[in-house]
Amino acid sequence: TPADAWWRSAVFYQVYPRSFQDSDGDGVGDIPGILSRLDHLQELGVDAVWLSPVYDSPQDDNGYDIRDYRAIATEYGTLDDLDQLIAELHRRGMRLIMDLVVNHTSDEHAWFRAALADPDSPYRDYYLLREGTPDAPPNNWTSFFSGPAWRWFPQEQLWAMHLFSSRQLDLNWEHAPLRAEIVDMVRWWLERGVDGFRLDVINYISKPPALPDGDATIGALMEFTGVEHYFAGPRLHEHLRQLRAEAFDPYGAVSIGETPGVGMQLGRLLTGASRGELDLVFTFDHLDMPGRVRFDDYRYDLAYLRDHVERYERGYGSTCWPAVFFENHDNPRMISKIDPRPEHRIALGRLLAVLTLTLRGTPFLYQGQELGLVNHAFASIDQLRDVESLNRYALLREAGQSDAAALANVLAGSRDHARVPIPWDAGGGFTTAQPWLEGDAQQEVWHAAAQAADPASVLSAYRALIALRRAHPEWVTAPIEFGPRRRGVWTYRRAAADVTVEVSINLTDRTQRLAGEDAGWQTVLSSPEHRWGRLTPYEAVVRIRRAQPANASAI
Ligand code: ISL
Repeated sequence: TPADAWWRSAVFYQVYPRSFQDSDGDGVGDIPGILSRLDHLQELGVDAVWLSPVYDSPQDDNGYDIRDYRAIATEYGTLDDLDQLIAELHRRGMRLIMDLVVNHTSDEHAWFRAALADPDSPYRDYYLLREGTPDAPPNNWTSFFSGPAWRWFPQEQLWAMHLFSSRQLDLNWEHAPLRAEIVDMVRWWLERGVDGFRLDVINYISKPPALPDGDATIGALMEFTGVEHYFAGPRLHEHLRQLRAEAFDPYGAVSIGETPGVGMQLGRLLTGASRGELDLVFTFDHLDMPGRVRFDDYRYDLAYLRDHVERYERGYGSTCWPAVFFENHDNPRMISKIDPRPEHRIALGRLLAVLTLTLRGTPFLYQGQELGLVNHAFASIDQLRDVESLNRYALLREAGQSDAAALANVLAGSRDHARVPIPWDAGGGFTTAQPWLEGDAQQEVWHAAAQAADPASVLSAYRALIALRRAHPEWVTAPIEFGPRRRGVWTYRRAAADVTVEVSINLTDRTQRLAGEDAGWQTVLSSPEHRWGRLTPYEAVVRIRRAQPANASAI
């Protein structure tokens, strides 16, 4: 992993295709729609797009259930459309990474159908299938989408493992021919010109062959039973090295692991330059406060984020390079977690822009984050579409909770908040039909067209910060130095030979005093009512100083 690899200083932008832009009036986003919005990405200044799955799929989990790895879902377009997307992004100087979902396939994948159809099929070994009786699943593992991690197939008298929905069956990575198929498939996409992959729940692929029961105490702590056996399974590192050596490295492809439950130490093993495994990992510890889970209704304290980041920076070490992100298609909007009061929305949107684009690491923006989108006030369960939300609601109702209580719980963490289509202009602009998922209209006043014309908007803040990275690329890979600790205020600097970037953030909803010299600094970003010496609620100020040696003086 060279220190000057392109992906270290690149800004990535995640497109969730279902919700980005519809081009043919069916209420569902598609690839031609993405092609029609590339100006937005180029004006924003992003270097690479991560495209969530567009493969052929029955869409039980919005494409994370793949039926055919080498075909495009008809509602999203054709292989030609995808080739055109690759070509058009490359023409504009941007790269494309795709989503690689290889922990599981759809129950409609040809491999799974063949495995069920014939006891002697070689595909039986592709999945985690066990003979048995309907009353006794092979172990006590639970699914992330509610209930046991096993589905019973009565005709075949077989259990099949599914860590996610019952229509997403786990693949058997112990089986060498399965691994060879995955390598072939990855190379097929790289041959088409894709620049790399985000690897879905990649740390879950290796399971101990005996599939032992999970520990009940750990299960209760982690909310899910069995996780300790597969979140870093016995052959994980070996499988990753094979993928890298046989598929990614020959093409110079970037590999970004989605690795839930992976902390700092394991993250170092997965991304250490000499280990030959992954380039970057997404870890999730910073998205919820300790002792909290996504479905808890609470206010996220930015002081926790500061402590977490400073601890990570001390421990992760300068040889590992973090992925910096606050949102994706699996989490509620971050602004809403911190402070849902509308009067703080723009300040928090800008604050998250500053953190995402100035902390040390590779930034990943999720669509709509650049508009400061917030959670939706869904009025009833009928408005939700996500399999996780719907299963959770059903389970809570079965357990005796009222409709209101179950809905409130689901809405605190629902993935649908981040999946509502993008408001492009005053008329919506996403589709001419009924969108596949509808949020509340309140968000539409924040549409992209209005923000593009407003220098004080969240969108303008993202554009200015990305421009600052492009204008002075040296600081982007420079170390980070934290200022002295002060309650409610976070300061840090990124010092390169020719330029120093200084960030001051108000972590609270109260005005804070701010000390430090003014001379020699140029303010790149602040709130419109900014005055040096104080920070307004949630204000984030970015200043630069040019052509001065990076000295050790405290902030
Ligand atoms: O592991 C978890 C326990 O909380 C989940 O949050 C998990 O991290 C997440 O659901 C994994 O996400 C990825 O794989 C899923 C898919 O539904 C998500 O959209 C995807 O990002 C299964 O493919």
